[in-house]
Amino acid sequence: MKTVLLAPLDPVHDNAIKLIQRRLAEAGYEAISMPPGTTPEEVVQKALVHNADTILVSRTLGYKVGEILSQLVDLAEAAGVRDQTRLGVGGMAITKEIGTELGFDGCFVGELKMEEVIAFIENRASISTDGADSPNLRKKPDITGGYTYEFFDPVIEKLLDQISTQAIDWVGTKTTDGIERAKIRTAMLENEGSASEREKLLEQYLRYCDADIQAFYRSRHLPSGVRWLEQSEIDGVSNLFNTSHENFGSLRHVGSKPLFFSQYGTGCPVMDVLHIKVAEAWGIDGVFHFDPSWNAQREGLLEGYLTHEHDGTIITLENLKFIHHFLEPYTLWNVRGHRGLNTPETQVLGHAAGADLFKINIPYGSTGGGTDPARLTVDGIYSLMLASQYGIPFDIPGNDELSGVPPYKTFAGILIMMALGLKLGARPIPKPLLCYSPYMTIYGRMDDNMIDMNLAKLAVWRDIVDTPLWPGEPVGFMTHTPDRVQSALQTSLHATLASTMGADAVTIASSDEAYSKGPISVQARVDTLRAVKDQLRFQGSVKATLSPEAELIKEEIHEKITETLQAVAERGDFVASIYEGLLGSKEDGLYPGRVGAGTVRG
Ligand code: B12
Repeated sequence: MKTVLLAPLDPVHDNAIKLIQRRLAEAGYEAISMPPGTTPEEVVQKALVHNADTILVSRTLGYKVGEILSQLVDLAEAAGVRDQTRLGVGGMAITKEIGTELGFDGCFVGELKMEEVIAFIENRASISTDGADSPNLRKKPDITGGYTYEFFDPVIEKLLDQISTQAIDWVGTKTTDGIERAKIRTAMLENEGSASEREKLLEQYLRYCDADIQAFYRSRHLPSGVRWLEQSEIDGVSNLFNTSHENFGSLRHVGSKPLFFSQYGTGCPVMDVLHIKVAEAWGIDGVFHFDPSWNAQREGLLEGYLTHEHDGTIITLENLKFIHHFLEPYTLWNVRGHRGLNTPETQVLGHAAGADLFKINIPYGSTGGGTDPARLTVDGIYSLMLASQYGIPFDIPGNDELSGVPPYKTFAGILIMMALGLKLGARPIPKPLLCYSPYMTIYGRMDDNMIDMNLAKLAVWRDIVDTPLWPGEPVGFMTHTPDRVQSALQTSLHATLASTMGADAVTIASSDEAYSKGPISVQARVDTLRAVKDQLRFQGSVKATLSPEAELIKEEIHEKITETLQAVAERGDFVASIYEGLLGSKEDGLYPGRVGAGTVRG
């Protein structure tokens, strides 16, 4: 058994030493500790008496640090202790520089990592022993794993069956330019090696594209605000991440859920990689690719390494593969393209680049400035078939609430998407939004607190269906202000509320969520990750229970979901239901999308 001598070289601060002593004793070491106020001479004498294999000292107070520690090193050397004893130092006053300069064998800064201390005592390289959550052992999680999608509410189940059957029948053999492009793009990917085949396929592809996309392919004319990435920019980021790095930790304090996601889409793939790596280093589990809004409103996608001066990073196979290359092996990657004219092709490219998740919500994507409902229903159902074929789960964001729709209508739409996906063999993930939406503010539904409504919005799902739950996108929407402390706090409160309800994943904002005077800064990403981490530490495995008020809200939402689905089923036409506002009306603040109107064929 190895003997470790522990001493605070500090007049009073000895808590760390006591903590380390307990942990070492538990790990089977003979750990002898000395009281505060111990001098370097006393440490060396004791080490000689006990024949210590290791001496660990701690210093908290910031004065005379170098003086006291160098005394210890000198005395240990003079007494011949260093021949058989390793010297380690840690504590709030210690920096790597001080420890190394003074000649310590080990220097521990920041939070205590016992696996590093033990590796030091055993004279070997540090091995992380965190178990399942240990980054180097971390596997890519499966959010849908273990869920059966069994419906507990037979009335809702029957209505969904009726509605989804009608929608799939209505789509039948209808097609769109978006679907044709997806098919051609698939063929292009399959024939990547052949230049002549590509030429032929590209000609076909361009027949289904808008004029400016054609101009790009024919004369390399770039849309405004877009430029090619320089080779030096591409190489620069590769060089930055060539070397290995320390394992990244997770945000969780206990358990393996929820997973935390954040979005990126700075416009520039190089900058995206930097944002992602920082978010990963601070504990994120997954990221979303956000594309520019104009991308969604044009028929056709571009090609190559392209950067864009505004928000949203252009979807091209090259951009996607470039970003994917830098992700940690366990990081989940969602390539979203759920609102636009390129929805099916985005799934094709996302899959080719290694996406783990898609995002498809027809009622949301075809309202609030989105795509025409008929067009997105045809494209969306085709995309669900692709998700099923590729075995990639899709999530269903409930962000129509941000336009003023009450949660029950949004949830009815999400449930229809779930039914459509399940019928086509895909694995859906509903995303009820925890937010302070216009409906809540206008009708005073959250005037007293923000807990009851949000808990009810999560709990209602547990009464309806056995499904993963992923609040987003991001949580806390419309509670944020440009004040970064306030913003990070609201995000962490919402994220951990979701965690107390057993959510499988949570999408969080940066603390720049409500700041629109410039790009999202990387520091703002760290703000929320840091805040969430501490809130999770605060709460541990405590679970939330619903108050009587929350129970009432939950019942109300449940009833109204049923009523909404009944209305859609009675209408007998899913697309008409969206046009006519059954899943969110003009009075609610929701208008059918117009992009791509009249483009469905067959
Ligand atoms: C508790 C405490 C006290 C207690 C100490 C009780 C005790 N038995 O230890 C009491 C109340 C007595 C105290 C007194 C004083 N304190 Co005091 N105290 C703290 C406090 C609140 C927490 C320190 C602590 O115990 N942390 C818990 C331990 C477990 O964590 P840790 O020390 O950070 O160590 C971690 C790592 O550094 C690492 N680690 C530490 N050592 C080692 C060693 C090895 C080998 C390894 C591997 C790892 C490792 O592991 C730990 C776990 O992660 C801090 C402020 C703070 N929030 O941190 C101030 C603080 C340390 N105190 C401070 C001061 C100034 C004092 C006083 C001088 C105040 C005064 N003017 O009277 C007096 C001391 C008087 C004196 N006689 O000299 C200052 C120091 C500032 C500085 N730059 O020097 C601090 C930072 C507060 C502040 N901001 O002003 N204090």
